[in-house]
Amino acid sequence: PSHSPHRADPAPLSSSASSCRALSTRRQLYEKPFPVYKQPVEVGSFSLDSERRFFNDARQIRYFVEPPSRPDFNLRDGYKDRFVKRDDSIKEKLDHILRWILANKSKLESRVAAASSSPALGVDVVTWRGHLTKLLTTPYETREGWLLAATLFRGTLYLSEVETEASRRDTENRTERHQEMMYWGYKFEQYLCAEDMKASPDPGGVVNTNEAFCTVVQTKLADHKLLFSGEVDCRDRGTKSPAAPACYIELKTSAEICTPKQRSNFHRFKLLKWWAQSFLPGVPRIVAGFRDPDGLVVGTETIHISQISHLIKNEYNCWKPTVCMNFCSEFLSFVRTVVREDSPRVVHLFSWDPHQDVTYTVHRDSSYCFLPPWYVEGMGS
Ligand code: 0WD
Ligand code: CA
Repeated sequence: PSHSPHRADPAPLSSSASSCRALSTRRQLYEKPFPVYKQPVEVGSFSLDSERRFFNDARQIRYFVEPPSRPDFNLRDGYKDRFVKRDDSIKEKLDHILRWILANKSKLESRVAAASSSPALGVDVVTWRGHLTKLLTTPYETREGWLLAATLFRGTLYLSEVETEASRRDTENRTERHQEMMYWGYKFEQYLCAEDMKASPDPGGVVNTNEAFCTVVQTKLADHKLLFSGEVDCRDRGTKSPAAPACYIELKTSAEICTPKQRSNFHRFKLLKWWAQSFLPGVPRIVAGFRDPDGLVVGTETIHISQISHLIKNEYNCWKPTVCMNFCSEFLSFVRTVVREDSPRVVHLFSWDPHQDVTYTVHRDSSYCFLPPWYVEGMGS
């Protein structure tokens, strides 16, 4: 690209050591008391239809249907002939969330206390849940780095992921087997989800990954007010089911566990990602489908997010929720000290690779800019 990154000036030095050009990801630094994390509150939701069109409503929500104790689910079924795959070469960045914010601007602004000055939206950070999941797991990640673009606009920090060179290569070099296995998770959803309260799942239908139902939640991590959105698989359809997000259920598939070593790896690596993703929006449970190498589901299990820390306690050298949350909080503080200029034309690109510190570069009027004109103008009025 023509915009060559140049090193940023150090953030203006305040009184403390918090002004620096790099942030360590060493686990030991974050073994501190669990930070404040307020119960996430759903402030809205939106839907993306089969053609990826945005709707400011819950039309795409699906209802969880309890699987039989001996399920007969073949996750390979329909891959060749009943699968419409989203075009992931289209980079949507934060666009859907921004659309939701504009559509709900007055509702959001009315939540801001009359006395408070900035930020205009009443939140410090706007991002996807998936980006926060990556931050939470960073102190334990040894394989994949990340790039996060940050822009301060009207006192709110917007964080949007940028694809890394390595991730682009991995996507390009996916094997046919790997591509098929990515379908298995969506097929599992189809076996367990019904379109409305009284219907049954339709395993004969088409799997279309353009369709999505996303919750928008507000919460607070330490002193950061967060607004983020995450895709939700389905909700409990019981008459006494709690209000969102407590009624939501995350669906997952994983390889069948046959040995103690496999169980240990499941606890140490997979449960970290599953915990981080669902803990953030306050989704209380996961229904996991365990499948054999041929894509046949051999059993399902409900995992309560609140029980995960107990499940992993006996693992040697295991991950700790407090390290994840403290790292995320301190990363957001770091970004705050670095990003001072309030402008949609400025992007600070935060970059991290395993075994390295988080560093950043500054880019003005570059192709990294991600707040679209329609949003900047829409927020102006
Ligand atoms: O960089 C990203 N991850 C972006 C995601 C950039 C811009 C948009 N999105 C969209 C996704 O397409 C999706 O609609 O955001 C939505 C999901 O956001 P999220 O909830 O913050 O993402 P995450 O927690 O990583 O994923 C949740 C689910 C996944 O479920 P599993 O059980 O596999 O974790 O969203 C789906 C997937 O079902 N999902 C995607 N679907 C299609 N294409 C993608 C993707 N790239 N990423 C996640
Ligand atoms: Ca899922």
